[in-house]
Amino acid sequence: MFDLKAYLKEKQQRVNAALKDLWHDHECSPTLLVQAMRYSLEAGGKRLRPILCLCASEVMGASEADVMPAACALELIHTYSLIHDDLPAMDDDDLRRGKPTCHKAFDEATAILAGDALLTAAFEVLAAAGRRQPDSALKWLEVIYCIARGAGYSGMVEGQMMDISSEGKTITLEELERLQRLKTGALIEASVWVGAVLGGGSAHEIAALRAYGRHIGLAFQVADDILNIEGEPAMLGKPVGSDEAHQKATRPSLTGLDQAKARAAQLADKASEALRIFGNKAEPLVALARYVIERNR
Ligand code: GRG
Repeated sequence: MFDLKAYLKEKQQRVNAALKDLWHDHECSPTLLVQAMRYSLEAGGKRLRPILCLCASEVMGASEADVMPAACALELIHTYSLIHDDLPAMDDDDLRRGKPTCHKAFDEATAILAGDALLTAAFEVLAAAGRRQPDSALKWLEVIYCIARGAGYSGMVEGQMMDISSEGKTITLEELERLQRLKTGALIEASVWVGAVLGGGSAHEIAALRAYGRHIGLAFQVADDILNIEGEPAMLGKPVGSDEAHQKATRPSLTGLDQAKARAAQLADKASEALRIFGNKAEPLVALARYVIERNR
């Protein structure tokens, strides 16, 4: 049987090593900005987006080394989004990944700039990969496009805007799904999408992998809503109950916990069905779909 735990551990270690490598020029005397960037980046995230990217490219037979710059860029963007999400002007959180948030450990201005610099660094890493591999430059251009779509005003940032605008308001289930698909789902879908692109997938294969990414992207957020009620603060590295305190619309607040759990399971099933064309090669992605809804952190 496929050992997801061992698979995740191994991939996390390799992603962490590649992320660490990004700073080798700054190793001796890191500036305050680089210290703040690395503080959040190395605080112990699950590396789910990089792993999804590597995993999708593996289905297409790509080599991990070729795809790693995209995997790193996704984690840089994800970390920037968490730093900015925790700021007093947004969720105003004190703890993230079990440690003081970036603006608590440093200060607000440094945290804003660390987020900005992580976002910019992501596109530097992607462009540098294209410069190193001129034969694949067009592929890297496509990757930059996919990630910009997932992270920016067509994806995560728009979702965050909708999230903030809807605090304290009543929204429909349809509006909530749209918000969650953008805020959390879009970058997750982009992670799988770029893996498929770098792996040289056909249009049909890319579409199947994107459909998988779309389903688990929403499932991830529904699971997050459930963890915000039922999770263990020590495992999550942050307190629970913040959604209710912020009067945030969530899947459980709109439908109740049982229906939220049923929706998460349905989305994980749909995600796995989307991979049928890949047969056994998709086993790690199928296992990841279950992990997304069964995780405790
Ligand atoms: C500030 C532009 C901007 C966007 C913020 C992603 C996001 C949008 C906010 C994070 C708020 C949040 C907790 C959303 C729930 C889903 C989510 C992204 C959880 C954190 O991701 P994990 O569980 O975190 O992958 P780790 O720490 O494991 O990397």
